[in-house]
Amino acid sequence: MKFRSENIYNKFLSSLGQIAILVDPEKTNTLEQIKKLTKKAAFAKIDYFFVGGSTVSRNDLEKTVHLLKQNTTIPVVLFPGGSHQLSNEADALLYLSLVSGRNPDYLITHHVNSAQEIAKMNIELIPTAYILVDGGTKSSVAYISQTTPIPREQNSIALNTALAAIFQGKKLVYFDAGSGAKELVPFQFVEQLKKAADIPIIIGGGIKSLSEIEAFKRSGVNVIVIGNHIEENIDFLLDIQNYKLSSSTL
Ligand code: 1GP
Repeated sequence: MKFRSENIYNKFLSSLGQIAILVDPEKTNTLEQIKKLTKKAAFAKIDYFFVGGSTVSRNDLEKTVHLLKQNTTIPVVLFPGGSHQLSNEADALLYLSLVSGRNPDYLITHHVNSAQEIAKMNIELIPTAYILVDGGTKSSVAYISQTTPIPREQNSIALNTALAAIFQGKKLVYFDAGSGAKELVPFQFVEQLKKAADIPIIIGGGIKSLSEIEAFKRSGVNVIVIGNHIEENIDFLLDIQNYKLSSSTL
């Protein structure tokens, strides 16, 4: 068993307001799509590609990761929806536990089922507390995992869930309002965790504008994940390019 050193984790830690594109292999899996996406992502100086989804098959996941690795030097990070969503070609694996839920399958069973395979992989593993937050719509993660997201007004449940996971050894907290969320992860969830613990934070779900990206950066988020909005409007990457240029010259 030989896991890669902590390159991606250290990169997560290195600054606030980094951007990841979430690639859904069910929708983005042809060479043409990947070439277009990787080219624009490179111009926009995107920090990561995350790959995964609630219902993605192994074949689609492996194909998309392979095409990404052939076409970009931007790190590719697995964001798996289940124990079968693995690829040896990826740079890192968010080793997720769905700690906002009480479904043992997503707390430990998937992990047990994939343990032997992961032990043979040469991949950076990042133990991650995955916290689903009510985004104003029933997300596919909530449906598939049969778990209830944390209500938006429950600041202390969000904080206590994150802290308990950190005490168990999680090195990263991912607050997700779910794909296509109508409402974003509350900024207060991020701010209160930032005050309580020195740990990198990822957020995602429903992000559609530069002002939201900037607000999350200011609240202390290390990595902001955008899926749907880039799928629907790839030219949002041009806006991100300009934003990155202007924030580097501030
Ligand atoms: C969902 O955090 C991701 O798991 C991204 O959500 O597709 O709404 O950007 P969107």
